[in-house]
Amino acid sequence: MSDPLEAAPPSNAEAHAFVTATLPATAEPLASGWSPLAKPVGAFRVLHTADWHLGKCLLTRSRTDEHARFLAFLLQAIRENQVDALVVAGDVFDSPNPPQAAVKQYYDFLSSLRGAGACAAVIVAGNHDSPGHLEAPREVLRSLSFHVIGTLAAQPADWLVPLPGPAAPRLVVAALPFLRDADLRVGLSGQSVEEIRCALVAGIARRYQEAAQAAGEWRARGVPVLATGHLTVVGATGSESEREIHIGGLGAVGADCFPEVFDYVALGHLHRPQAAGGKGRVRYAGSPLALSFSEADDVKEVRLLDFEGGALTGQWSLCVPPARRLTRVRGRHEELAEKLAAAASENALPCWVEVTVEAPPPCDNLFDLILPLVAPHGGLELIRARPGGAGGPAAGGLGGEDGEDWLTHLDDPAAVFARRLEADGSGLSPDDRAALTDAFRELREFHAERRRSPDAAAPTR
Ligand SMILES: [Mn+2]
Repeated sequence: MSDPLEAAPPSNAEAHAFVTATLPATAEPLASGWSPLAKPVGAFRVLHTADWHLGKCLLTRSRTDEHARFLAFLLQAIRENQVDALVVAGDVFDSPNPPQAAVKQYYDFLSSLRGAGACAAVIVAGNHDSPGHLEAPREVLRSLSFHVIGTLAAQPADWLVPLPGPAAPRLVVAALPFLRDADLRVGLSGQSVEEIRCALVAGIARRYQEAAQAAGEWRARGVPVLATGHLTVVGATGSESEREIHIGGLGAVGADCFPEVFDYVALGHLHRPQAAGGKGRVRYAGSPLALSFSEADDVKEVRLLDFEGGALTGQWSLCVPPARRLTRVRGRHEELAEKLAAAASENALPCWVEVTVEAPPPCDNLFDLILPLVAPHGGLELIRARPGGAGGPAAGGLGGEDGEDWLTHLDDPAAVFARRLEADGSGLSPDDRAALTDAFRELREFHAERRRSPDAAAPTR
C-alpha cells in the first residue's frame, strides 16, 4: 500500500493485514498477538479511542471485567507503541451518574497512564457523559497533562489544546465535546422538524469552522491539527447500542463539514469502527467492547496515528482482543444442544449466549428449560432465552435479518418505534417520518410527565 491516507478506507481485515505487514517481526508481541509499531524519530503518536461506556451492563450483566481487560490492553498498547497522546472521543461512561466502580476504574486507569510515562490525554464528553461530572476534576487532571472537556467554552481559542504544551506544540487538538442543543441553535416556537434539523446541522458546521479558524494560526506555523467530535456523520453505519443523539435522530452532518485544516478528525458515537463519508482522515474508532448483540461480529479497534513534519503521515488499526464473545443461537429445542456445542469459545471470559427457541415446547420457564443444554459448556453462559418463530413476537415485522427482534428494544421505545416505521412506513416521506417520530417523542414525554404530575396538560398536537 503506497499511501495509507489516500487509499480507500480499508475493511477491518485489510487494515489488520496492513498493520501486520508493517510491523517488525522481532519486537515484543502485544497482548493482541501483534508487535509494537516502530515509531519514526520525530513522530508525534496519537492513540484514538472512544465509546468506552464504563459502567455499562448487558441486560443485568456487568461488563466491569471486560472493561478492566480493555484498559489493561490500552495501557500496554500506549506503552509499547510509545504513544504521546491519548484521545478519547466521548462516552467515557455509560450514564451521567455512573456507578462508583466505573468511576474508580477510570481514575485507576488515569493513574496508571500517568505512571506509564509521558503520555498526555484529551478526553471529551459524549452524549452519555455528564459534562459536569467529567469536568469536576478538570484542574487536578490538567496538572497531570490530562485535558478533560465537558462543555464548549465561549471562545474558540479555548477549545484548542496544544500538545505536549503551548511552549513547543507538536500537535494541536481542537477538543470539541458532544454539542448540545444550546451550543447549536436558538430554539423558536413553531419551528418545523426540518427547520430544526437544518439549524442543528448548520450549528455543528459553524462550530467546526470556528475551530478551524482558531486552529489555522497553528496550522500556518506547521503544527498539525486534530479535531474531536461526538456526533453522527450521514451514511455511517450504526448499531443497536447508540442512543439517539439529537431529537428524532436529527443533527447528522456530512463528512465535508470538517474543514481541511484538520489533519484528522477523531470521532465518537457510532460503535462500529469506520471511516466516515469515505474520508480516511475522518474516523470513528468505535467502542472497544461489543455493547449489543448487533455488534457481536465486529472487530473492535483503537487507532494509532503518526504526525510528522506538520502532517498526518500514517494511521493504523490496532485490534482490541475480545475478552468475551457475544453470540446468538437460534433453533428448535432438539437442535440446540448441537448448536450450543459449536458456539462454545475459548476467550478469557465465557461467551454470553442468547438462545431463541423456535416453536418452544410448553414450559413454565424457558430459561430453566435451556439452562441444562448450556451447562456442560464451560465456555458458555446463558444470559437470555426467548421464544421465536411464527406466532412469536418477531412475527409483527420487527424481526431483523440477523435474528434480533423487538424484545431487544423493550427498554428503548424510540428504537421500537423507529423499527416499526422502517417495517411499515414505506409509503411515508422523510418529512412524515420525522414528524411521526417527533410526535411519538412528545407523547412519551407527556406520559412521563403525567406519571410525575397527573394534572399535566395534553400536548397540543
Ligand atoms: Mn457511545
